[in-house]
Amino acid sequence: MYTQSFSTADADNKPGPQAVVAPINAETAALMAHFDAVIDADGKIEPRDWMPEAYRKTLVRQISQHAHSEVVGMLPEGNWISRAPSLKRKAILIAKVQDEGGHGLYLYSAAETLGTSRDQMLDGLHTGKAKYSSIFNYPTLNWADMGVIGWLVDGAAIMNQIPLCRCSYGPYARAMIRVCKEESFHQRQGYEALLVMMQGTAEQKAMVQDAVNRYWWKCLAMFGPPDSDSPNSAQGMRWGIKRISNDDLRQKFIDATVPQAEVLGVTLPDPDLKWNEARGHHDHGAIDWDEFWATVNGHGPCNKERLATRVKAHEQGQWVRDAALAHARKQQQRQQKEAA
Ligand code: BYC
Repeated sequence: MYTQSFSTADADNKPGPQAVVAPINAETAALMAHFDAVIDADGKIEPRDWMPEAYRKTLVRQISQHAHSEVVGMLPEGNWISRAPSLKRKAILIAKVQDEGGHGLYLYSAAETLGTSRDQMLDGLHTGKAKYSSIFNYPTLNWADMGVIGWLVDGAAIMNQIPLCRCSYGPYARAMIRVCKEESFHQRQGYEALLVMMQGTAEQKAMVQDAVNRYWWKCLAMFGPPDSDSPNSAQGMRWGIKRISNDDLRQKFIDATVPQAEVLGVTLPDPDLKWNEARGHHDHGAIDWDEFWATVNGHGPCNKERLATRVKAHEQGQWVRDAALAHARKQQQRQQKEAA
């Protein structure tokens, strides 16, 4: 059993330790080759499969950021539940916010399969170390913001998330299938709410236009920095985590949204937005990336408020977690007693 590790230099003058290291390297190389073959064949990597540490780390980063975005995303909309203009709109908004909480739960569970605990992830969020989508650091100032979040924010999210249903990591891809179905309802309810407002008074129409003006550029930034400034893209694409680049998704979103804005009767606040026949796409104006990075790095208009609200909700929910654990312990004791 220990012969290899005790081996000494052989007749070929190879030093002893190589005999120990070589089989390990060969084993790792074989595992790596198998992993690469699965990725190249567009297969799925599952939690118990071997994977390079960097792949694991990248997934934990992206999935936990995604989960944090879902739960922080509940806050700007949650602010409007008590002020919804009708019982119907209130019921829809409550259901939507609840869905976002559910998405956070599927995603935290998917990330946990990679060996990082939920407590570790939440600690990263609550101490301000972890990122979440920049879009939720802007205020929701009027009721039309609820419609615009559904139409544009969920619309951008779906554009980004449909390709994630084909992500190489099985649990993430499967979670995304359900998330996308629900997001698609969210997008349509937002658009429908805006269509109704656009048939209303001049004041209601102005509210919709104002919300579009404030959210349009922030939604374009949701897709992440330009491909030339995206440090994680090349490796993410190689591993089949990302399927379409940040800039290509942004372009797809713009091309899909322009005709929707026309039907709605709103103007998108970009004088440079126009169809380019030669490219077969819309050209658009410059995105303010300095503002984006300032927001991502904690200096947006609502970063402090969002984090403080999230931490407070977590602390005030401690008794619920304690009660659930106590209940689970009691059930386990009862089962053990019955089995004895
Ligand atoms: N905001 O190299 P890059 C929703 C960071 S929630 C903040 O391109 P990557 C909803 C990025 O993390 C939708 N940070 O990175 C919920 C990276 O930083 P680190 C949330 C951003 O990962 C409630 C750095 O910039 N969706 O739908 O290749 C109500 C460089 O970027 C952002 C997801 O999370 C941003 N917008 O690509 C309504 C989707 N963009 O980690 C709706 C899953 C970039 O190196 N995530 N950064 O320090 C992804 O698809 C990718 O992670 C991204 C970025 C496209 C976002």
